[in-house]
Amino acid sequence: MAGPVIKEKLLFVSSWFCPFAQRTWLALNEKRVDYEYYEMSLKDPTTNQWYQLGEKPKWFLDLNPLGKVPVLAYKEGDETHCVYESLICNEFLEEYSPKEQPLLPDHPVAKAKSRIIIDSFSSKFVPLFYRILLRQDKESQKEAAEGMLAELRQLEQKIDPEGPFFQGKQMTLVDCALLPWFLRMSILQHYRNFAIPEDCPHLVRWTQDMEQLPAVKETQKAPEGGSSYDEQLLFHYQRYADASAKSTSARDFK
Ligand SMILES: N[C@@H](CCC(=O)N[C@@H](CS)C(=O)NCC(=O)O)C(=O)O
Repeated sequence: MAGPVIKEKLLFVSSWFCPFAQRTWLALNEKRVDYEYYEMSLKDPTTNQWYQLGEKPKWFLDLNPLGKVPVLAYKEGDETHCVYESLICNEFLEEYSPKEQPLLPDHPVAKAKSRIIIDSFSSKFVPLFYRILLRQDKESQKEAAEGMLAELRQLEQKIDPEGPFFQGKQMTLVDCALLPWFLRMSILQHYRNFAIPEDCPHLVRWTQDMEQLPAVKETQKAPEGGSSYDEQLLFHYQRYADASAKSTSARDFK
């Protein structure tokens, strides 16, 4: 199967439902990078089953040997450059694109603080999100939910109470890295009756404010035809909620 042609213009290889890809999509939009979107199907078109790692198209594994979206790729002279792993893609964009729209604060300590929030969220919150869905017995679902409540309460202490962004007046890589999972809270609500608790009002306000931004709305597009983005997203996560998901990502968080 032939893949996309890599040109000088930045190519963004994404899958519409993927929160990791959405992290990079948000940064691309907010920084107003000139990029081309390529929708990567993580299902084998011949069997309609989710690909296992070795089965993914060669062109895709050549760009990212981990076989995951997002990927950024472009040509410079004869050389093809590719960058993958959402957080690394976002840091790359900070260097690659003009500085008019910085997504990290200037001061080295403030920068480090942003990275600490992102790092902690990625290693603790993100796995808990999937565990709440993937775990099938009530007791371990409850355990994961309690872990997430503790994480939410810690984030509530860190968010700027005035907003509108997580760290105040400007969008940063913290918004890009965290927001995709907050935009998916309705999935936990639907399948596990889990919601952001009332003692985290700033996180609720932040999510609602972010949902109104054009740079965010642009990343919430369902594939052509069928039902709404929210309905298709809910359907996509059903395989996590009933533990039938066999994809590489589902295995990563079990
Ligand atoms: N650590 C990676 C995770 C990316 C990831 O898991 N992407 C999923 C889609 S949401 C993927 O491509 N999975 C491949 C598969 O399941 O076959 C990142 O931050 O970019």
